[in-house]
Amino acid sequence: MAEINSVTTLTQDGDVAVITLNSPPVNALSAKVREGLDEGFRQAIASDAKAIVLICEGRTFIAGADITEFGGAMTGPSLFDVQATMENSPKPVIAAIHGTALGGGLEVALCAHYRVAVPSARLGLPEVNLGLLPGAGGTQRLPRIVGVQKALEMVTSGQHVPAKQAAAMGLVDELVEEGKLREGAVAFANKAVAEKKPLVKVRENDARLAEAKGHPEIFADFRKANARKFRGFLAPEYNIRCIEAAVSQPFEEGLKTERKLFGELMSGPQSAAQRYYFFAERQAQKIPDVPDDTPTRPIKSVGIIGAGTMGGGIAMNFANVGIPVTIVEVKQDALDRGLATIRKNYERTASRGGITAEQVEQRTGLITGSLDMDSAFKDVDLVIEAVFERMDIKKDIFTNLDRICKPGAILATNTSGLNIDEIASVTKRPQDVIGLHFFSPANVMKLLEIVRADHTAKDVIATSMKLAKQIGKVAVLVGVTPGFVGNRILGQRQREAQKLVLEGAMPWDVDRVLYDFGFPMGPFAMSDLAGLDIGWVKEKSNGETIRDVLCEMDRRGQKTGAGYYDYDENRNAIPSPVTEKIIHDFIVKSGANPRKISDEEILERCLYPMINEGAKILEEGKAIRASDIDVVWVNGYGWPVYRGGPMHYGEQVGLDKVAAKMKDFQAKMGDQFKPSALLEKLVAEGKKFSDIKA
Ligand code: TC6
Repeated sequence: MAEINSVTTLTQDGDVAVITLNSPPVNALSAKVREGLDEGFRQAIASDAKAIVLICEGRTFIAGADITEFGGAMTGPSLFDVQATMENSPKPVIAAIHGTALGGGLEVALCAHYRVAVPSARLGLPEVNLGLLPGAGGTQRLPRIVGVQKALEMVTSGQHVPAKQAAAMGLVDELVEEGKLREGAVAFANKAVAEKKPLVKVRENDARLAEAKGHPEIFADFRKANARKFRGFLAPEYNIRCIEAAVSQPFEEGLKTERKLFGELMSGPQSAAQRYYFFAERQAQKIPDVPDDTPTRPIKSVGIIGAGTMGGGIAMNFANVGIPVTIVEVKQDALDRGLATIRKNYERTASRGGITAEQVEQRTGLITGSLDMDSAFKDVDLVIEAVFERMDIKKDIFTNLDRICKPGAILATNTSGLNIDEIASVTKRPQDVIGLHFFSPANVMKLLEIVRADHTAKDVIATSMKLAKQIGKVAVLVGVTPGFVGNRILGQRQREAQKLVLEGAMPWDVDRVLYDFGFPMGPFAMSDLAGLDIGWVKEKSNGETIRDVLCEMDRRGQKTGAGYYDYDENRNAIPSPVTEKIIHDFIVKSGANPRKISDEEILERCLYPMINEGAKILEEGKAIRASDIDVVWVNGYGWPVYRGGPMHYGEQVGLDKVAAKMKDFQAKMGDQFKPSALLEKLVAEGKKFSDIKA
């Protein structure tokens, strides 16, 4: 065995040279890895071996370029040189794939003459999720194997295609037995030699492109079909242009186009935000005083209190991963309704092909109902309370849980803002109490705010973080503060949106500015969707707010056909003269003069106070790091990922600019705009949020 460098070895197995990479955690294409590949292939080609296998140790085949190297100066051999050496090898090169062959990893594999994989492997070009495109020939080679339509889908979605499917598409030449990749790859290599299989260069395979030549409508249709999904993002469009180039230009020209567009994306703000965000999500899993090896408690059964929308949605998360759930309600009809809704949700997913009819039965079978908390919760490992937001009711429930649950059971509340320390105080085991704040619809939304109270034990936190991963959530640990991180920041935007309307902006102006910024919808359209009467009490309504008046007129949102907006029969929102008149009357009554408000002011008034509130949250230690706040807002509140989240966006604008504008607003409109001490300090020191160490 020859050691090529610290991450690469070259061995020979009969007639087959085997280059093995071992660069944890994911064999990313760092300078060392490129160096190892370059040298490894040169030596293998020079040796007496008749074929060459490239294989990786550890959890995965090469998972892509080393993202941490992006933005810095490139050292070591270029990936293109390595690819050329492989592709031009006079001996067959076989890529042996397990785990994930992603991005640059798949682009390397596409320069092998053949690819073999174990069935559990997945292959993909996920660069689009980093605001990029496959810049090492991926957009030119992939359509030459899988065809234009599939290539378009893969590069714009970033999906990881399972090996079996990849084999059906021609991307994988042979599936080998799980756990026997090396033997399988070497056998394939020997076969290639014995059968004198051709040295297939994907770049020369133009036949698959023929079907798209002279058919520009393929691209036009694809853009149209995905317009909503791609809105605001640059990378999908750039990826499409590269595939167009693959069809319309010779290979070398196509490569040049790819390289040029890759450079543009790489140097732009969207990719910077998306790469930042990739690490932000991973960073959020790290809790300084709860290390990875903190023991966890087994969670084999879950109890939920409340069969409403929230409780039902939460229950589905656990049933989806095979954990049995018991839902407790006070009344039989509420329980029946809740269980029926869960079944309906699963059936709807099945009707769209998301799960099988058998899975519907399996999952609903894991969710049972009960009216008797004492017997239902005696043995469960975790209880999540999901009743409505009243402290007295929650305290009552936790007093009961303390009495009923076995020692060591985790007692969680799904409150979206009440003080969890106060809830925990009624139990004799505050160390077992934690907040698990799911977002509606809880079976769909990715975000989970895990709320650490004063006495929450570390193993309870570790267990909750692990469980979140198991049920497919992105968890962020936050502290107890009104509204926690997400809703507390939302409060700032909502306040300004309302105020802007009382100064002369129309709800549709505010909505349009925020929609164009990249949110899925603005705050007024959102209120109409959710229902204006959430929290509105008819008997107490006295026309004091615009909402009161709208609700009194039975304009309670989309469900009544009108709210801030009017709605046509297809639920299209139309600016409403009725709302306009109500707003106008309010302004006149207040003695103010409506003024023309610029889009710029709308954006700054809505967003800068959010950044400032984020800074206060950091200052108070209610979030571990600024990027955690961004993870909350991207996953839970529709902040466009290509703008990184409020804190990253603040840095992109410039914290000095944000602080100066806040001071300007403060002078004109009051102390709600006062920059936080942390923001002022960072500006004074020329630092960023990301300079603060967790
Ligand atoms: C590209 O290839 C462009 C090519 C153009 C050529 C010019 N680089 O996700 P996990 C780290 S673009 C550096 O928790 P999993 C990650 O930060 C790239 N580091 O594990 C984490 O570090 P920590 C295209 C990376 O098993 C650790 O590895 N490729 C990279 O849940 C474990 O990661 C992609 O976009 C990287 N490329 O999932 C793939 N990847 O432990 C991105 C991971 O210090 N990666 N790390 O926190 C993934 O999708 C997943 O990591 C995974 C493994 C599916 C490979």
